[in-house]
Amino acid sequence: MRLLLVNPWIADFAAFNFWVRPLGLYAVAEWLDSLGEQVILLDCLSPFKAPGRFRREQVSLPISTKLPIKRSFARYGIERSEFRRRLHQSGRFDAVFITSVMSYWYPGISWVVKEIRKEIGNVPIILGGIYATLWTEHARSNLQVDLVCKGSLEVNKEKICNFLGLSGLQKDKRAWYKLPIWDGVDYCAVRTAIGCPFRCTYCASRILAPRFSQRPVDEVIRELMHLKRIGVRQVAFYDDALLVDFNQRLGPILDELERRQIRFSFHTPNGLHARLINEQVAKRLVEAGFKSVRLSLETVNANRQKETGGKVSSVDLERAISHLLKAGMKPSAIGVYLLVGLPGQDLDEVEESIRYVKALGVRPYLAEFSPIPGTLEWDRLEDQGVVSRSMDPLLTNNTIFFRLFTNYDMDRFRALKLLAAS
Ligand code: B12
Ligand code: SF4
Repeated sequence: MRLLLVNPWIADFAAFNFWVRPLGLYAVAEWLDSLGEQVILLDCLSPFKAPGRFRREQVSLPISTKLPIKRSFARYGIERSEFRRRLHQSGRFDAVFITSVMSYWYPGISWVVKEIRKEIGNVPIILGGIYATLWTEHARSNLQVDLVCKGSLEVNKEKICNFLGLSGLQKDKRAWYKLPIWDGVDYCAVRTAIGCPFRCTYCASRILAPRFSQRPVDEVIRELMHLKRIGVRQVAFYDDALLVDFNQRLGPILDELERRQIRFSFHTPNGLHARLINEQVAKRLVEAGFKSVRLSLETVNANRQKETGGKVSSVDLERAISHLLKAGMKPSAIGVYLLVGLPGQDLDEVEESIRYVKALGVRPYLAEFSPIPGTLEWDRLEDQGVVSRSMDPLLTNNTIFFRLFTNYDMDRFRALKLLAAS
């Protein structure tokens, strides 16, 4: 079979290319190739420079809200005409596989499905990924797709084979980067493990990957070596828990790269666990070429730190920053994530958190809270009647949820954003 794999457009108020790569589709491509099928990739988010901006096309917000949202909504990625051109250039294909990331980006999938139905007609469409896992019923009822896969690829293989009439017998296994789906950009995202051993009350990690499983170190090294050979210079780690078991995983990977004199600029756009950055880890990160790191603090409020999962304390953060600076990392390379709009959190707490992080000499980055079904925070909000499974996932978009469901003074919030960025 010839199978088309699509990474859809992003539908949001803001989106940046923080080394975005369709890792879910790479896994799907690797499996389908091992079955002897031919894969073609259509990536709506490629090629764009990273770090950088995607092409932005303003579109109207697909739902009406009780409060006017002043910010404009957009489709991010390639032009529609370019999508059609690539679709037709792909030739004949027997089925389409679409991935999904943020659940509230589902309009991006809807646009892709509409284009395919209009241009190609009745081809089988299979959807998987994060939105498909977190909002399975919504996807089944609202998108014109034929099969919605909840959970990892592994648990869906049999269902997909039955649906498409594939034997499921694996032949030779080639890594995704050996398939003709690479687009020649100079960056990539890599994961060394899937899942996270922690359990924070606002996070979907456990739902997406119930077990924390580490990739074999050799496999990650081979991937990085190949990426180097094809011109990749910047690597972003997309792990949820990159520093967990440092001496068994990331440490040996960095050692081997050093031994082979292979260098990258590394980035961690997803926050690191500050508690795990000791003097030795900080030194290794700086020596290995980590050019930008984000640390997750979320709040300076000690009670809330404990109540939401206890992954970090302010003392952990202070130590981590001090080790990184001592190891030679520039203060401008370190950013600290702070959550805004957590249930029960007021703007005084946010301001205190911003001032605290700034006093440590690094920049705070505000992330507006977005509730995720299946998490403890979701259950609490559901009990209060704030969210429900029947609501439109678009309302959980961080920009919308925050404006509709907190009673924050928006002028003060804007002032705090400026304070964080100053
Ligand atoms: C990297 C990352 C980021 C990066 C880049 C995001 C991007 N633009 O792509 C950064 C740091 C910028 C980021 C930001 C945010 N993020 Co983020 N991020 C992630 C992270 C760590 C990885 C996402 C990823 O690319 N995964 C690869 C996915 C697509 O593949 P996969 O799931 O492993 O694929 C497997 C299966 O899903 C399946 N599969 C996948 N596709 C397909 C397709 C088919 C057909 C089939 C059959 C199977 C299949 O097979 C694969 C192998 O088993 C996830 C956490 C996580 N554990 O995934 C959070 C996550 C996606 N982020 C999340 C959130 C909330 C955010 C923020 C809103 C935080 C904030 N409040 O600011 C912002 C949003 C900003 C924005 N507008 O982009 C939530 C999303 C929740 C939701 N409602 O959907 C997650 C899940 C975090 C969490 N643990 O709760 N994020
Ligand atoms: S430590 Fe991070 S990835 Fe792990 S459960 Fe908490 S928020 Fe999620």
